[in-house]
Parts: sequence; C-alpha cells; structure tokens
Amino acid sequence: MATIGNTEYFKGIGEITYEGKASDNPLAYKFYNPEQIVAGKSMREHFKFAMAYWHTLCGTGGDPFGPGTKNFPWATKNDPIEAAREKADAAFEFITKMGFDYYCFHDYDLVDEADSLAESEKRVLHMVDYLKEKMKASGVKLLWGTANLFSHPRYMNGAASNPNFDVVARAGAQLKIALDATMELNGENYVFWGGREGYMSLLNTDMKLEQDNIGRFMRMARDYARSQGFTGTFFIEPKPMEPSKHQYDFDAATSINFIREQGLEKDFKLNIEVNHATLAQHTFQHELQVAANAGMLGSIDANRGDYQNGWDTDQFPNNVLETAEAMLVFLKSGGLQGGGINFDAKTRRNSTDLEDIFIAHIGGADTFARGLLVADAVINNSSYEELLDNRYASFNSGKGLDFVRGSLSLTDLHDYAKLAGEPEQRSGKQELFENILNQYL
Ligand code: XLS
Ligand code: NI
Ligand code: NI
Repeated sequence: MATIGNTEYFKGIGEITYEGKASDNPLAYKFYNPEQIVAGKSMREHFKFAMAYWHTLCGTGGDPFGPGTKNFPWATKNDPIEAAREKADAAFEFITKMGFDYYCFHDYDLVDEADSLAESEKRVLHMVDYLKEKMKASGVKLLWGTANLFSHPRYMNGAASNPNFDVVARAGAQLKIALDATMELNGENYVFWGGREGYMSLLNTDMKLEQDNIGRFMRMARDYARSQGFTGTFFIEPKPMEPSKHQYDFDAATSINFIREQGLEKDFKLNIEVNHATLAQHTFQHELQVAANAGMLGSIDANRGDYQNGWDTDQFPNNVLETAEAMLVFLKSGGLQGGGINFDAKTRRNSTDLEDIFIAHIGGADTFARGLLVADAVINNSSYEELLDNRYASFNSGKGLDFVRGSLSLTDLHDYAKLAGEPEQRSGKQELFENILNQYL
C-alpha cells in the first residue's frame, strides 16, 4: 500500500485565499473569489482551474542556451518511483494550497519513462495507485490526461503520423497505457496534442496517409475508451508549429475539419491554448469563437505568448483586456463543454523562488476572474449587446428574415436589390465597441 508523504515542500506558504483588490499580499487572490456567483455560476464552476504537472513540477527552466535553474526540493531521490512519489506529494500540496480542484498530466510527467515498455507501464500503474490515494484524501480531480508522444527520440518523425508502422504501434501501446491511467483516475477528459504530428519538409512526406493514420489512431482510442466505459470527452489541442515546421492541427478551423473528416465529431472537441492561437496569427478570442460556433469549445490551456517574438513562451496570463474579450465569447457560448482552465504556463527561467510558482498561478487566476467580471458587466450593464443586435437587425424581419430562413432565391435577391436601390452606409462602430470594453475594465 502506498503511503502519503508528510514532507512540506512549500514551506511558509499557507492556503491562498481571496482578499480582494485592496490587499497588498502577493500570496492572496485579488479577483478570483471561488464561491462568488457570476452569471449564475460560481467562479470555481466556471473555470475549473487545473495545475499542469509538466510545467509546475517537472520544468526546471532549461532552454537551448543553458540548463535548468530551479532547484526543486522534490524528485531528488535516485529511485524513479521514490522521486515520482515526492513529485506527487509536492503536486498535491501545491494544488491544495492554491484551492484548485483539478490537475492535468502527461504519462511521463508522473514518473520517468523506463528502458522497456513493460517497466514503464509498471511505473505508471504504480503512480496511478499513489495518485488515487492523494485524490481521495484531497478531493482533487483529474481534468485530463494525455500521453507524451513527442519527447522520446523514437518519435522524431511523429507518433501516429510516423512513416514507420512499428513506431505507430509503439505510440498506440503508450496511448493505451495513458488512457487506462486517465480512466482509472476518473479523468474527465483525454487530450491529444499533436506534438510531432506534422512535417519538417513536404518533400519526404505523404500528408494524406499521415493524416488518415492519425484519424485511425484516434478512432482506436475512442473505441477502446468507450468499450471500457469512458464517458468523458476527447480534445484536440490545435497548434500551428513548434516543434514541427507545420503541425497538422494548425488551428481551431483546421482541427474541426479534421474531426469531421475523420468521423470523430460525436466524441471530440477542442482544447484551445492562448499562445497557440497567437502563433497561428489568431487572437485567443478568435479561436474560442471558432470552436464555440462548431459546438466544440471543450477546454482551455491558459497562458500567453510574447508580442515581440514568435515562440510558444507559455507565460502566465496577465492581459486583462484580451482575457475579457475571450470571456465575452466564453460567457455568450455557455462556457466550456466538459473541460476547464489548465495553466499550461511556466514561470520564467530566472524566477527561481518556490513562491514564484504560487504568485504566477495567482496572477493567472486573477486575470481570468477579472476578465469574467468585465465580460459579465459588459453584457449586462452596457449597451454592447444592443449595439451588436442592432448591427444585424436587418435579418430580424422582412426579406432579411426570409433570407435567414432560406426561403429566398438568387433571383429574389436580384429583384429586391433592384427595387431597394443603393444600400445606406452603416458604420461598424468599432471604436465604440472598444471603448465600451475599456470602460468596464
Ligand atoms: C505544447 C502543448 C502541451 C499540451 C499537452 O505546446 O501545449 O503542453 O498542452 O501535451
Ligand atoms: Ni497545451
Ligand atoms: Ni503550448
């Protein structure tokens, strides 16, 4: 029987509570008030905040120019299971102190991959037992699990899209273990981020076969999980590039087309990541809207990029205006379907104090809370909705309504326009919309 560790890793840091905007305490929420009701739901229910195991417990800050900088007091033991248990203890201490309800993981965030598949499976299963106890003791739940099908050198040419069937099969084996772990831990969803599912050069790539193989791989995952009683949702997480030159799940629109083309639309939705949206030259708001329009707004990976460079910097969210724009879409489309808000974000390489991890997550949660409050106020107290309705009022009656109902032909348009004459010029009022949003910040 696994035991629950007693070491306190984040010494001197207690439970993070809401103290309001006037508080100067860096270790308190200024806007995220979990039980506060906004638009009929508590903030806790709206967001379902989750900790990302990989950034928070595993990433020590290494970059292409130098090694990690963070001296984490966990995962210090030589024995991989012992180290993994320390990591899990630290994870649950952190999640609990933050007052979050969820976490997310890749299989090999939990414990290091071993030399053989059989030994790796054993390790993951061991950690599943250990995590089960930690979840029971704390009430923390698993938002989603996933398999790391991109780090190991065997996946350098892709996993499900690999030109070598043996690698595809190996990825399938790993997928099955990750799915089993997710289901065993009552994971509410399962994520596919296509790490190296793309190409570096089209010259050596059979794009059609690779994409169809990914589709087959995902249908297998779905069929297996459903046969085991999994009722959660599968998410595809779009990203346009990095590490591949071109990733097949480029953006929300591309991924939705793929989902439909591959017959996955009953089981799959999207996990939209802020920094991936901006890498694809879209706004976060845009990606949420595209997903929502297709009924596929499943979950969010919260972070932000950098305006001055083109990498997936995974910084913590802090832009209230952009988050408020996103929360307008979020509220108007009825929130997330099955998912939550996972902080797929990391503190900077030179943020080396353990408390920085708390400060960063507090800032992220507060940014979303503020964005939600702003969006709710804009919807309920300003003229925003009325302005938007008025812009499209011509479709509410007369021929416009007939058009929307599909009862007009092209000849009808011709006849109507001939009589109506040159349409009157109507302003788009963009600056007014922008000012209204700013007024409520
Ligand atoms: C990387 C992705 C990754 C997924 C999970 O860019 O965001 O962290 O969320 O595999
Ligand atoms: Ni992500
Ligand atoms: Ni990312």
